Amino acid sequence: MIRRRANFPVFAFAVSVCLLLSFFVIYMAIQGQSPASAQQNPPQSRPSGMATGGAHPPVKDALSRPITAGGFVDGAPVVFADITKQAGLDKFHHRSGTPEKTTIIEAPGSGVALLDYDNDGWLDIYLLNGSTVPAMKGKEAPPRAMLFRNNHDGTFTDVTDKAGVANERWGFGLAVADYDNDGWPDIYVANYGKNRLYHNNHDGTFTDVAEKAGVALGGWSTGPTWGDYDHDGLLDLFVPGYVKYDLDRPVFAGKGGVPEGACQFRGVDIFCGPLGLIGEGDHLFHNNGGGTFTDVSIKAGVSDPQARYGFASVFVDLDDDGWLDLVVANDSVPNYLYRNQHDGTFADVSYMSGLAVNGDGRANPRWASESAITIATANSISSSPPSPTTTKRSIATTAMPPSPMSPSKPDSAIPPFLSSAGALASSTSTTLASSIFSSPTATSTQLPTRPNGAPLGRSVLSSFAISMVPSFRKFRLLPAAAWLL
Ligand SMILES: [Ca+2]
Ligand SMILES: [Ca+2]
Ligand SMILES: [Ca+2]
Ligand SMILES: [Ca+2]
Repeated sequence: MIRRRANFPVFAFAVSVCLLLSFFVIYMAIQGQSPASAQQNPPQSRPSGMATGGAHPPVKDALSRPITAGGFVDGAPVVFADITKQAGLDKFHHRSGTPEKTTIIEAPGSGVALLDYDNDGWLDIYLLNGSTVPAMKGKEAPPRAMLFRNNHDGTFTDVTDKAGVANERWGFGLAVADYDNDGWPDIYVANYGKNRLYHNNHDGTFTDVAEKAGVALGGWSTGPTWGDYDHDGLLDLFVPGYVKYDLDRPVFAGKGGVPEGACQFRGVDIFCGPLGLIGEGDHLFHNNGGGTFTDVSIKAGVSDPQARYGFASVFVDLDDDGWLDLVVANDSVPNYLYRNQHDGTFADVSYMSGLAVNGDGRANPRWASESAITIATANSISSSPPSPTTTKRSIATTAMPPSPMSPSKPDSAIPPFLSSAGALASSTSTTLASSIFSSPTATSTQLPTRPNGAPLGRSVLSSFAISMVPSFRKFRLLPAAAWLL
């Protein structure tokens, strides 16, 4: 007992010394590393307001200029030449509210389709337009969509008036398909307000049959998609809804009960929404044949009862079972992935698939929208000219890679979007035309060409997705997909 008591202080002292030494070594190590660490990873400001992503330091070029300012690459070769004016396309100017973008309706939009509307074998261009609040109230002439006919010599002619497709509503998305299997591509236009279904009359003109067909809706529609989800040989239509919005009652921070500073992005005041606004439901229209559709959204399980902010949609067979599944990219909130159950209904597999949110479990505004694009382009990577036996199958089954999430083609090093465009171009003589118009928010989608007069069958489907760039007041549109049967 005496010996143990005598040894205890010595033992405690030894332990204390060891601990102190350990702390000292760790402290010195931290001190030694901290200056370098501080240089490599400067403190980042925390996001505030509605931001869901972190702040990142600017990427700079060799002269310390931030490349996000538009890029500075002195002496670089010109890869793309702007031929908008020579082509006769500078007549189109996209408008969407005011440059200040004080309300959310002014921010996104609108879209473009490349389609051979006159079946002459040359792609024509249909550019959708936005609108303004005064135009919507009849106080000024509304901006017009424009259809440009391909003159086969690098130039285009505005044929909007003859074709009757000016829309003159606030356009937010479109999708082209031959929904009535008459061999001529038709155009569905998603608007704020009533939508359009422009039926191709085979003579260079279109007739809006949306009301008669039962697909006009109302409210605020966004990026639609066509696909034969039930294998009856008729293309069906899905139309996402964005938010319920009243032009006469715009929401502003500090007014109407909305707190001051309630609408910010990373501490900067911006327009209010979509978070905080009431979402619009989604709609699936079953093609009945005979020119009419039936809204089967609730029965099919894709009506969006949670009223998320639908932004873009794509029919795509993700599990390669031969039945089209459905992806809906929602803005700022989790996405939807619906799996086709082969009986006219879909199962919501959004979360278990990993598509609902990003790797951090967040619904990121940017990736939420672009996820639909990635899947759609992956779908077309291995596309090949359709065989007669496959033309009877659903759209996505003719153009599926082994796995859309992990394309195994040799060109996998190329970004999916570029791979997709190349594959489509080589397999369907399709060209991808982007940046051919003046609008900073415009986009392109592509459609396959075909010989003059050749029947389409139920051949052409295109769709595009709109994507919100995670910087305030900036939106852009990106192409999603096009398929050929
Ligand atoms: Ca043409
Ligand atoms: Ca048609
Ligand atoms: Ca169908
Ligand atoms: Ca499927």
